[in-house]
Amino acid sequence: MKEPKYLVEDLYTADPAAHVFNGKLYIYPSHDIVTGMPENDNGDHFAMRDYHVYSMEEIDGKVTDHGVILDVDDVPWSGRQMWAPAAASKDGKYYFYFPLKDKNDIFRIGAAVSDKPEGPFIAEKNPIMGSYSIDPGMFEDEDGEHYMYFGGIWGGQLQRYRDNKAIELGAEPADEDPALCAKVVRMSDDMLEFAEEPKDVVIVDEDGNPLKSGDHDRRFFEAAKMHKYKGKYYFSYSTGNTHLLCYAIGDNPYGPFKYMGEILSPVVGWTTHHSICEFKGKWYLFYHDCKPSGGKTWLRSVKFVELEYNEDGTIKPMDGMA
Ligand code: FUB
Repeated sequence: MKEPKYLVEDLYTADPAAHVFNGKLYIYPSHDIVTGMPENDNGDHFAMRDYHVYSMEEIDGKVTDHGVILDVDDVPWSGRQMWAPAAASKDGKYYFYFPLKDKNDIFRIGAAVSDKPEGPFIAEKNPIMGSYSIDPGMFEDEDGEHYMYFGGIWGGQLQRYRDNKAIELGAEPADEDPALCAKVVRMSDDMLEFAEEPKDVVIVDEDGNPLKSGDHDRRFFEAAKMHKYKGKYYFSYSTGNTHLLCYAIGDNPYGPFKYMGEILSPVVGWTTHHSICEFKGKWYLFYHDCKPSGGKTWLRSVKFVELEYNEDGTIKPMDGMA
């Protein structure tokens, strides 16, 4: 599968979280819709209200749409805007994680539970305690521990926090200061809470120094994801306003991670968001662009393509316009 392929044509989908459960590939995307909300740096135009899940038995096979798995009206604490989700499985149960603004317009991360990967999922009464910002990305390590990576700046509100606490002046640090970091946290045994205080995902440059806030081509913006390849931990993410998907490699789930390079050049549309998943012995990049909607940045379409590594474990960069 060397050429990218769109997942579906009948709905706009974005932010794909790809997971393999019971030998099948499941894709949990955002569901983009037309709302007429103004386009701004706050992301008000991403006013999504529900989620679908898709599955495939083979990478090139039939795509099954399992329908709506969670609706904003089914979340007791909901305000507005269901953004990029993630999923996990433990002990025969399935967990769906989603960022959503609460009734005070503050992003929190919610958890919902099902007996099946295709849902429907029942949302917990409250958001995960201590959660904030957006874009949960779930990773299960080989020892069975589950980690959530999260965060996103600008509309994703990460700049409003320091040391996991809300601050009054919520701005990005000055250009010469260390960049804001994504967060990583180990999940509790029941997968519904954080087992510890979230920690910074520090990305360092070739000299071992944390990337700077002004380094917009390399610093973290949103879409925090983790995968493991040949014993190394690959943290991948979007640089947001420079529209790149990049990655950094570390020796454990917490990092630090050394910046390695770009995975994908800019796509059609403002946002770029992905996940990386191994399925039946091959690796795939799931991402989105706005080509099918003629470039409308709030109407995106999920696509996927095989991802290749070099012998030294680096990822072969790809063309987002392909
Ligand atoms: O889909 C809404 C937001 O756009 C996501 O949460 C971000 O990662 C960006 O893709």
